[in-house]
Amino acid sequence: MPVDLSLYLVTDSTPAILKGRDLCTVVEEALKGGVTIVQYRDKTSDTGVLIATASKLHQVTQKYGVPLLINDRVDIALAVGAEGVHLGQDDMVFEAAKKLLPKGSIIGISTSTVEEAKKAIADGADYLGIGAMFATPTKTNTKSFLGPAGTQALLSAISDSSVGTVSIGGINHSNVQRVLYQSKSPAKGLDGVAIVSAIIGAEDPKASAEKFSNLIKNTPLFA
Ligand code: TZP
Ligand code: MG
Repeated sequence: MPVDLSLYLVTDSTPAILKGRDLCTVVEEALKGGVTIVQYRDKTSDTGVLIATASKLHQVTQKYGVPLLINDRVDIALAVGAEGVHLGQDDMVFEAAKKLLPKGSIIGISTSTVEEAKKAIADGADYLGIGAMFATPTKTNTKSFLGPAGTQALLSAISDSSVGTVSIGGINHSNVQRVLYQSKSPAKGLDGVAIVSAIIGAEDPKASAEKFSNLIKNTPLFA
């Protein structure tokens, strides 16, 4: 079954973004608004909390028929039966994750260069997280910002591959159509956008997701 990457929600549990609200409730609102895939990203909680939260999130995402991926941690994905993982360049190598996870699991890889993208494709990644698009307070240790032009160059270098692609970093309602439109190379475009604060930190996560969903559907040449 092909994965719908068009509105990819990445979670954040930091107080600045979650503002004391319950993460599962916020994610459920976002799902009601049209999020198509969810990644549980939590860099600070201990393993017990990660398992408990991932398990609750999985109950919610299953209700909406949407895949749940776990950031960084193959063990947590296995423990809760999540649909896959998202791995960065410093996480478990693709081959090991592939071996451990059940057949059919989704594996996404963070990439910011053509070299990283080509390696992930050769490994067999299901999709690439391409970034960072723009600077963002949500992740401050980012090495480079691709912008739409850099993203277009990367996409053009991998246009012979059918791998899925999502852009991440500083994407909001005001720039999402530009991101999708201007990143498109003649032979390959983005399959979606990954959003953290503009949905999780929104006063009304459902309305925010709905707005993204409509903007994405109405982006010229986005198919
Ligand atoms: N990777 C690159 S930028 C980023 C991640 C996880 C954070 C994006 O957050 P936001 O709030 O959507 O800008
Ligand atoms: Mg990681």
